[in-house]
Amino acid sequence: MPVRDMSVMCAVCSGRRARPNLNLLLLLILLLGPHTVEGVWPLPQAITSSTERYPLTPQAFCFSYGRRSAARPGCSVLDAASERYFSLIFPDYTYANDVLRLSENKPFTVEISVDHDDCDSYPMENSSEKYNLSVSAGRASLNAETVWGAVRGLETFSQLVYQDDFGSYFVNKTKIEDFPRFQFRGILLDTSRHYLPVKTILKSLDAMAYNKFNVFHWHIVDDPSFPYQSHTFPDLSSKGAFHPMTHIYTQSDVRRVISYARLRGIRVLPEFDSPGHTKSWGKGQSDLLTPCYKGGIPSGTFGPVNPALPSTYQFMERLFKEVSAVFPDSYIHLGGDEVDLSCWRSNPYVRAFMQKMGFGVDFAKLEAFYMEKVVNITSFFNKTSIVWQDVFDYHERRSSLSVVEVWKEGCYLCEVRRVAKAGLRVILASPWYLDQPGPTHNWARYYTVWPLAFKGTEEQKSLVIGGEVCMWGEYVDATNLAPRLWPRASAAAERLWSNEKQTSSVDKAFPRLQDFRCILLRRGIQAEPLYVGHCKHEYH
Ligand code: CP6
Repeated sequence: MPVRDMSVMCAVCSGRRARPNLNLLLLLILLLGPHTVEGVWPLPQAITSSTERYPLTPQAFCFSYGRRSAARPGCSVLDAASERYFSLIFPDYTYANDVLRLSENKPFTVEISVDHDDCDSYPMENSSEKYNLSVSAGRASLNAETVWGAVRGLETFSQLVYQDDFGSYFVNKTKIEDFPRFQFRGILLDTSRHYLPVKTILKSLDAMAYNKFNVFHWHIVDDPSFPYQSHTFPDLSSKGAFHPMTHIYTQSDVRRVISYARLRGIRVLPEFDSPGHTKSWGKGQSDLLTPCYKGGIPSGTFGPVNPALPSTYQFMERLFKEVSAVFPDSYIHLGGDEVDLSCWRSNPYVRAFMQKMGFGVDFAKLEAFYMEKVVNITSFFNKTSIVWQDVFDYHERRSSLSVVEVWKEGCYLCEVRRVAKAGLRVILASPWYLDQPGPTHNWARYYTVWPLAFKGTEEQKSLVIGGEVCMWGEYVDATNLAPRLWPRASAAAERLWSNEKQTSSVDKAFPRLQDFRCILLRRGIQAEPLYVGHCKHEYH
């Protein structure tokens, strides 16, 4: 473990002056003391560890299935996870094929047992991610209800293993009981403002798994480009993508992303944001967007999706039928944010439609009407829809909504409270906008977020199902995605996974996060530095 300068840590993170005496003492304890296993990020719910340590070598190490495990050899998720974690634990070990296999017991065996054989399923909203991990002499046992819990436990185990100064591997005697605080822990990537190569998305999924994030919110299309290649409407990407061949996600790309995510216990939540943010849709689908008027005639520009035409809803039905089949998750994100009303207002046909529907000149009613139609279409395909908070704000019949994502700054907990009071589920994104480069140490801002610090009943608080880091793409592409995400998103990861009381101190988190950032680097994630320091294995 790198030696840390505790005085630096206090000065940076709390803005307080260093306390030299106490810091010196802590430094001494760190230097003389044994390796501490608190280096697991995000912090497990309950962890006890001892100074007793066991040497590990790749030749004498294996994963195996417990005798009473419902999942057996051949279980896709656990076989693949064992192979991944073998290489992550022993990164220098190359000729590994025979040892990699889940095999007969070795001098050190990690025995995995799960209650349910859910190897071929997808992680879902209520999948258990709970696991127990016990490391003792020659043996670790990892028990979980589901394979997804076992995957989380393998990540934890891999973070427990460390090397001494001579390169020998060790793991300490440890007992862990762990489960997530929130069920929904997401990262939004925006592939419309800039195209992200599939390889970049997969690498982000790796890093997400290291952080125990479990939802990839794929903001796949938006105004600038439509990279999703629809088989029902191929013109959407052939005309709406930045490039019809190189800057698209084919059906096979999408399947690859979903399957890669599944093996890591990550759900893929697609967002097809409408009626605003749809300029690119208009290129491949005529009559979908509203023609804007100026001085009584069409101006040649287009606004949001046209809510006044029956053809709009026929199109949405066919599009969401396809999307619902392609993406297996039970959730779908319908957007609904930032609708520019001026174009609707300018269009005489839209105004006539509003009169006919009895909306008068209340455009919020028109927005709500449109969103309700789309929500109904997707619920027909058995999807739970998520919408941005705008929809909750302008909607009168809120009971037709299910999950609301709060993204606006300001008093976001006020909004969380309003949504929960209305009996709807909430996802919190406001405090975790990472797309803007910030001062390097602003990770602490993302850490000191208290999602449940609003006045409400226990039942209302339980409606806050989690949170999400938003990486909007205006200023982000494959060149700067990773350092902008990591390790700042890791701060949100711990807030969403760990016990709040045990993780309320920025000072205590700082050295742990520095260590974790080194783990990310070692694993090939270009995580930016938090402050002065070095890693044993710098980025290569
Ligand atoms: N794109 C879409 C965006 C944003 C939203 N929706 C956004 C708005 C304000 C900020 C950041 C992002 N770029 N489709 C809002 C949910 Cl500060």
